[in-house]
Amino acid sequence: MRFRHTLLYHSLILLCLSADLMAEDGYRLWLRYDKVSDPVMLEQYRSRITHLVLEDPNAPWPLKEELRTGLSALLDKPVPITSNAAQSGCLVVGTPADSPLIAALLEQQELEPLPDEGFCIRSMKKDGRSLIIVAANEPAGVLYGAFHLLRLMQTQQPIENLSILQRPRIGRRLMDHWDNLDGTIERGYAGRSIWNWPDLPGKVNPRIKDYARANASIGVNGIVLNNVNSRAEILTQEYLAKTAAVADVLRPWGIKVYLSIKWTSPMELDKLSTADPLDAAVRTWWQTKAKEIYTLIPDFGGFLVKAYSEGQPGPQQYGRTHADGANMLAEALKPYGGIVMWRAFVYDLSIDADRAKCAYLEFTPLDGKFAANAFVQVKNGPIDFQPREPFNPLFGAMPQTPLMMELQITQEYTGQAMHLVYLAPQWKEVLDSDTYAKGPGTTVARIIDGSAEGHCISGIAGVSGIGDDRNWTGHHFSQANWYAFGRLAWDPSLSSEQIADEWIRMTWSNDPRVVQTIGSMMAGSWEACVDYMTPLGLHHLMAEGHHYGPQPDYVHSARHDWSSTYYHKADRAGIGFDRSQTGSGAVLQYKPPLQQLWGSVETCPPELLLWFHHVPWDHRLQNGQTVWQELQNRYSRGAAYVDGMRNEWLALKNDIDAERFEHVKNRLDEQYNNAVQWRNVCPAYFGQFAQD
Ligand code: BDP
Repeated sequence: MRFRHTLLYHSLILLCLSADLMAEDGYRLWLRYDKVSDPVMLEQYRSRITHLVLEDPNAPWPLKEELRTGLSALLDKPVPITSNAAQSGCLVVGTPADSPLIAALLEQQELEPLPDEGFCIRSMKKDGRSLIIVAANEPAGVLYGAFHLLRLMQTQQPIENLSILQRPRIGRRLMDHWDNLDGTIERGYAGRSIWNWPDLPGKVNPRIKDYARANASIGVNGIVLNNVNSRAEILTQEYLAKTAAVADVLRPWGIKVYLSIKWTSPMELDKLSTADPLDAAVRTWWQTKAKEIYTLIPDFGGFLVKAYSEGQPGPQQYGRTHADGANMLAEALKPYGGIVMWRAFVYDLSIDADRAKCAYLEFTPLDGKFAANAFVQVKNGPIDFQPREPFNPLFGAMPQTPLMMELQITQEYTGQAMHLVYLAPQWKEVLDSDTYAKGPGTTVARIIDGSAEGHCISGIAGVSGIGDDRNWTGHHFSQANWYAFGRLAWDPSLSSEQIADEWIRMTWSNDPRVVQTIGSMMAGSWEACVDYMTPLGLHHLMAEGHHYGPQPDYVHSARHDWSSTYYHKADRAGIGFDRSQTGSGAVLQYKPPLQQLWGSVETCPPELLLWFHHVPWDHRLQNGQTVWQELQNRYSRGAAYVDGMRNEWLALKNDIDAERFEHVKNRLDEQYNNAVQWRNVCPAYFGQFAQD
């Protein structure tokens, strides 16, 4: 009897456990590895991959684990690991250093030379055996190759004649966490920080491993652990030990840790009388700190710095420049191969009354003055992660400085974790924008990948917003933005449609109807958000502080550049911020022909019209509508799109698991209510000035 009870108890526990593991709560992200549903493809995969060959018995465990579990689950049969490719159907994985077969193939030129980063995947016949080879020079490259192969199978692509050679176009691909040491996350909408600082270093949250894995699967190779609005404590011995414990978990997945530092750390932690970057004691303090960090974390990535911005201290307080500050830190990190990412998110209105102009004015005179291991980190647009902005004019304006681009994955200004907004089209618009800096074709992507200006370091960062919600991002569809960030950081030339297609197949289903429906919902979702929030180039109309919902009449008593009215400037005469040559002149920060194109009301595209111009309400657009009519049309169009998404989603009820279906359905309802609010509030507000 007792035995039966125990048995029952254990079966119950097992049941609960497996229910939890298989719960459709989004935890598994795009790494679901469900059995391949198409029988023809399943057969192909099963015949092509019968064994996994790792010649090195000490092959890195993430690689082993990922391939073993991934392949066995996708193929729904165990795929044994062997140490030699004796038969057909072997998948051989490794580097020339740990695989004699790969080394020999390279020597015999049967494999093309491997890229420094990245990987090659090749199907080949060798002595009558058909093999698939995944090779790279470094363990991280092998891991990327393995994830690529798994992705091909997850998305049900043929693997019969593989000939793939890939290298990342951008060197540093970072997730920036704005996590505070108390566990809260600035602009995070998916719960609390996954680092669990109080438990570290003794107890490491097991989620961190899953987080690393997901990042490695999309090529992310660095994580900044803490908020740019940093606290000095992060550099104490106590927190460095915690950081080292996280670094140990991330390292096997090819990911380095970085930290945001506070400029006045030497004063706060060790009572130095100054934080002047040219002061000898300050320099020594940072050098000693760097040594301490690298003793604990030999592959530490470097520092991210928000200085003299939004109340943060900086070298300017001591009469020094951004370059003086960055170079002092760069000098301390240089012996260990670390880098500095110095943010250009500054808007001191004493420099110019137009916030959009400030960073350019402060930073361009410093071009050529930064140390070789210092990046200037530039947000995609000149204001602040608005639904739509023109690209930041700093791109192309600092040819001697490697610029790292900062995007926002967390949806601070785009509906947070409530709205389905697929941001890849926004990022593509920026990456594909032509700066004309070195003649036509000098796209922003070519500036940040270093190719246009010949830099040997390059980087891109996404503000993550990842939290401890089961689905990581709050909204299941926000996972797509994380996924897209990694894929674009790897290859900015991928299309947003292709990335969405991959993500949908891996996250939801390979059923063509589901892929098509979700793909079409996602495709227009960003443009719809622009329409129902800030159409025609409007910006920063969000409610004060939390940035969710409309507040076009908001006036900040102390800082007019934090007021909505500062940005839209609606009055009886018209609407929009005049940044033309005769206005603030911000358009002149762009190269010709953009100056002319965007500088004239006649040729400025409607998407940027009110960003660059103050136009009368009855100004006619090319489509024959007045600005006032078009504004109302676009607000309505945006809200209608969300209504359309609701219906499209409802039609998938039988194709999606109930848990995720309901979750998304409820959020779409909330998104629609919010879009309607925008559509009602903004036109009603502007209507008091507008003339029909
Ligand atoms: C803005 C956020 C603010 C950040 C700031 C930054 O509202 O919370 O601290 O950017 O990037 O978007 O430093």
